[in-house]
Amino acid sequence: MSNTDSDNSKEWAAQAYALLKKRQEEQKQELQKQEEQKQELQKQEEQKQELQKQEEQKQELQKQEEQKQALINSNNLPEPPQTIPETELGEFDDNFTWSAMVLAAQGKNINQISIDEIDWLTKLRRGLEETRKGFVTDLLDKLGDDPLTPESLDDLETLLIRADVGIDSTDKVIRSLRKKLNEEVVGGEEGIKFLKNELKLIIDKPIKNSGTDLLVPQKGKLNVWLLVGVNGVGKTTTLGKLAFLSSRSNYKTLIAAADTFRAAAVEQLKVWGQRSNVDVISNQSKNADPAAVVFDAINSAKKRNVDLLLVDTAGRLQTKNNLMDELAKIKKIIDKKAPDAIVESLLVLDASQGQNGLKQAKSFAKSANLSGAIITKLDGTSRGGVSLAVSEEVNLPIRFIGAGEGIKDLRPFNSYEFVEALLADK
Ligand SMILES: Nc1nc2c(ncn2[C@@H]2O[C@H](COP(=O)(O)OP(=O)(O)OP(=O)(O)O)[C@@H](O)[C@H]2O)c(=O)[nH]1
Ligand SMILES: [Mg+2]
Repeated sequence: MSNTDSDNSKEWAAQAYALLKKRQEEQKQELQKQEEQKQELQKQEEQKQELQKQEEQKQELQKQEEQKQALINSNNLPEPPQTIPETELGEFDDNFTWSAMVLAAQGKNINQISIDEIDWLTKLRRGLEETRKGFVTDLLDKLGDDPLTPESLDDLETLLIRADVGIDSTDKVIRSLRKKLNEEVVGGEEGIKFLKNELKLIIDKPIKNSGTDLLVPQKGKLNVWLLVGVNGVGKTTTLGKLAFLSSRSNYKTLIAAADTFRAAAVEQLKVWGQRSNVDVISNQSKNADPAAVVFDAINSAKKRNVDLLLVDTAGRLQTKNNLMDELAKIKKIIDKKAPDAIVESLLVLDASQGQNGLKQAKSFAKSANLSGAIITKLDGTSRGGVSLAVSEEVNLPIRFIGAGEGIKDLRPFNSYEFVEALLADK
């Protein structure tokens, strides 16, 4: 975004805010109306029950028996799904304005934007604050309003490396900037704009090469998404968030608990499943074969006409070859049982692990046939720049990013939004 656009965009943001506020008010009124209707129905129901009670006194004994039976059975019933509260519209503040401006700059229609989108962009910008602190603030100081100099490029090089952007990506960006600088005078603001574009090009390259800008399940087919990655990077949490996104977008979704190493893994998944009302296929027995769980899950998915089967796998270390073999076995089962399925192997990477995470990514990419990456924990790390290194050095399209532990803290990756948040000037 340039400053020249910003007045229009601010106006746009104010309009968007008013619209969302109105929409939220209407939703609240609607909810209140529904609540009143519910209460009225409840009252009628209570009166009906009172009458029934009198009539049913004769059958009291039998009824008690039935109730007892129901109570016993209810122990085996799953918990009712938890409803996730709608996101509240926050203040009309700098966060809102920035988020709305980022949406406006992408040509979004004012009627199409949602509170969730604004909320996410706010989270993303806030999440990348630590990365910016050690990078952008210095960068803006150094570039300032003055034209770029060869010295400021040296500083920029150091800053990019420090933000874990990686040597290859940094080289690429600095080379382009140097070339531009040789040809013309580049002002500070123009320099930032050029830098943003260069970073975006790096991130977009593997996405463009994949032929798929936005990863969504294909309707009418079984889509199987495997989540792989080392211990604790956020596979299970990410899967829970994906299940929510998917079921909320009306894809019939199912979860396969193929992490059979960790005893608590299935329970953890069931909690996520309940939150978004998605079933979990598991095998509770000790040392169950993960491939067998996937086998059962595919059967179930076919029977239920599932659109998206999400497979949670164990945290595996690249040094333990048997774990890699297991992943291969899971893939073989999928190929055999569901040859028409569209399979995505998504590597989950913890941004806070910086270059270390990148090493893992490289070794995973070698042994597992990966098709994309999901970057997690972008909130509160100073190493958000590693996303660029993933794109440049591992050549994987980033499909989703996570910035928080909540169910809504994951969104499809959007390079424009990411770069704007990474280089936001406040
Ligand atoms: N702050 C933050 N924490 C996250 C995010 N994603 C996951 N976590 C946390 O990271 C921790 C590990 O997450 P899990 O989802 O259990 O990781 P995992 O890869 O499944 O771990 P294993 O199954 O043990 O290999 C949990 O405490 C999560 O809440 C994120 O985007 N932001
Ligand atoms: Mg897990």
